[in-house]
Amino acid sequence: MSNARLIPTHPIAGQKPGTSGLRKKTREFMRPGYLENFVQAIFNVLHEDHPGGLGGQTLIVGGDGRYFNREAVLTILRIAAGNGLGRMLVAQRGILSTPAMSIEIRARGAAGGILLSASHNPGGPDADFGIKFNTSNGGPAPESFTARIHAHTLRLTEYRWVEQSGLPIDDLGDFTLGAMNVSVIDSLDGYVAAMQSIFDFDRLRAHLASGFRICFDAMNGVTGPYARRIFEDLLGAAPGTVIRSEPLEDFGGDHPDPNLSHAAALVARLSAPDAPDFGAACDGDGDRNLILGKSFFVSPGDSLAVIAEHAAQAIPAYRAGLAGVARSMPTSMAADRVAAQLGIPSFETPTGWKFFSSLLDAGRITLCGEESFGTGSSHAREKDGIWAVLAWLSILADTRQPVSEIVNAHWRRFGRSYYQRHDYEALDATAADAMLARLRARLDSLGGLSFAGSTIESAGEFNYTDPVNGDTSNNQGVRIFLADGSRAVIRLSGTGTEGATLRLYYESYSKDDIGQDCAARIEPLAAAIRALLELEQSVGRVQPDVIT
Ligand code: G16
Repeated sequence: MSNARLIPTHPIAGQKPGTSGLRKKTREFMRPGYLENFVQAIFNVLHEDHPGGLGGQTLIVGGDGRYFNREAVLTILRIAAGNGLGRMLVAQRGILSTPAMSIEIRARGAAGGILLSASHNPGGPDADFGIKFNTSNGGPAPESFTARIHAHTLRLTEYRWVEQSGLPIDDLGDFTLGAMNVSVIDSLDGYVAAMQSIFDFDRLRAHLASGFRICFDAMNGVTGPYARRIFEDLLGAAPGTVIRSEPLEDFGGDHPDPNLSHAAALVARLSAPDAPDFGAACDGDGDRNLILGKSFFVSPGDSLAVIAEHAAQAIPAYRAGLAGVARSMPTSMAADRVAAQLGIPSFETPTGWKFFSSLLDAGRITLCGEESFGTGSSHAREKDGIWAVLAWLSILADTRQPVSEIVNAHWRRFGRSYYQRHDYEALDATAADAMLARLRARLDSLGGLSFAGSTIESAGEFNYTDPVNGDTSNNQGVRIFLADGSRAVIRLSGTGTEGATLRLYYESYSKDDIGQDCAARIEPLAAAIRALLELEQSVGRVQPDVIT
């Protein structure tokens, strides 16, 4: 660790990673020592795991390009050098999508990666920032690892630093920082090659050449350059197919969250008289996706189920069939029905992509997805927005049906899970906690209660035991099951940066009655849950901030 300086610091409270790493207001991260402490805590865990030193190890660093990304990358490089890391691969200009990070870690055999993103949350000095560590399988560090990072943040006394100015991270090539070798790598090449190995690009190109029109909204996030390369350069879509394609530090002042609220302009374009055949969007860091047909929204649970239904037929990489599918607990149960039909196992995990990793690593599943607009496969250990868009494009090329017909055919075959998530943001955290505590105290007495035109069959906490490694994660959300087959899930978000975010998830299944208005079908259940929670009295809200 030649020329490393030891910079005194003191523990900073509140550096406990949530659903996906540490997410806070950007200004908090900009406080002296805040980022440095967290990064040093990551390295302390790595030192514990590599007692012989980090000289033989390679890590990757990059982020979604939001405000403070560049400064954070430069800080991480200096602390990595201070900690005696052998080699750091840094994405050009410090920008790398979340799925690309996962793919690069796996492809290059790196010991892990440090990823800078607050995902779909807005960017800017007064918005959000985040950091997480991904392990050598390419996936977000498991809770056992992040708990150790947190423990170190509580007892840090110093961080290690190599001072060196003018680090050339904009140009491909190599340099040294202290004794550490740094390689600046292309952000797109590895990812694009991975997509070409999964999908039949010739077939997709032919489909687009036949007059099939698409529009991809990069929401001024990290995917713009990836999408231009893939959809316009390689697949031959018309120039301008990718909109909002310039990655911006503040995402143009918008919320880079691909859902019906925040991608409203794309939704409007798909409803216009001259609408393209297919619309899609990705979030700030490129792991979430939104799928649209002409005047038609594909809910994420249906998207996973439809991809599972068609993958073996439409996508070369899955031609041999799927090992299994997994979904997070609040995600609609549509994929389970496809798995049953295919004769493959399905799994229900807590919210958080990290819970899919052990199943993917063990080869127990091939596809997985979440209601929070995440879908992915065994090619990575993060959800992958552009992968999901290419999966849909493959199904569209294979079936030659419109998006709406593909989904309607799915419903006719399997029935329909009417599904909505209602979010209540920036609630008073104490009031929200108290409301959930009151609910938990009543859970045992809810069975048999008349509820939303039905009866509560059971109510309880979702506790999870990982079927591969036996790790347990308890209290992952309250589930209420009704006798008519519908259910509600109640949990607090682990990714919010302000107060508490309450998520209420509603699902109502019908085998034959597939043509109802989703909101109307869900409302009686939603009203009953609001009443059960005494939502208005407890947190002063009735209307959700976002419905997805
Ligand atoms: C992260 C996780 C997802 C999770 C989502 C929402 O996604 O990777 O698994 O579903 O947060 O979590 P919560 O409901 O706790 O806010 P992202 O896209 O934000 O990294």
